[in-house]
Amino acid sequence: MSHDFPHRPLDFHPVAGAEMAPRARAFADDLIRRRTVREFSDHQVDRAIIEAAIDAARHAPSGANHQPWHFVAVADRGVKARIREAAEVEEKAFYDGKASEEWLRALKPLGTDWRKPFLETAPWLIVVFAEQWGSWPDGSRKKNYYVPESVGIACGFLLATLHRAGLATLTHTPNPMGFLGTLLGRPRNEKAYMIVVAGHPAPDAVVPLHALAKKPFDEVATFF
Ligand code: IYR
Repeated sequence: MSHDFPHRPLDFHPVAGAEMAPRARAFADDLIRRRTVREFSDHQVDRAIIEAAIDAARHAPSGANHQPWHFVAVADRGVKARIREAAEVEEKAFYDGKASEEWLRALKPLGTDWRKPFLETAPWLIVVFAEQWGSWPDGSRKKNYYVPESVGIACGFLLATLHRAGLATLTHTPNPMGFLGTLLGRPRNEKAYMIVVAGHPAPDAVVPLHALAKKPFDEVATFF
């Protein structure tokens, strides 16, 4: 390692050997219980929870530490209504012909359609933008690296924190979603990546059994 630039000692919190596996298990067990929810209650959620989740997300690892993301947290009813309206226009076109037969068949067991009432019902929409390029202090264009990987990890942190706080979440990607940048006044170098919907589940919320069927461990993992 070359250390031409300043470094400081790592601030690492070690875990006692005997505690490590149980902690990993407990954390995994909690994450395993996260479900994608499409029916939300309009029960309000403190902004502090959303701030904590964004704080976790902005500390995610990223290509060259360029942090190529921006999070727009929307609680405003009017803005949520406009997002729903625009998303449903795109989704209607998607379900009514733009999507391939194969794609629609794959979605059937999830029971999704063009209607997206949760975009208004849920108290918070966190619209995640990926910064395609940044700028250096002199205004010149700064290249970003591994943008989808970085923003994807940040979304994972966001989802994990919201789940840990006791909120239901949904990753929603209207197709296409260029309208989000326009609606939310984001600059041209940012591209909408996904909407993370967060709130309390509706009391009668259900989950499709199809979403619960996970591939067996040995099918998705190989050890040498
Ligand atoms: N964007 C659409 C369709 C959709 C696509 C996939 I892949 C999903 O896993 C779920 C939905 C929608 O939100 O309905």
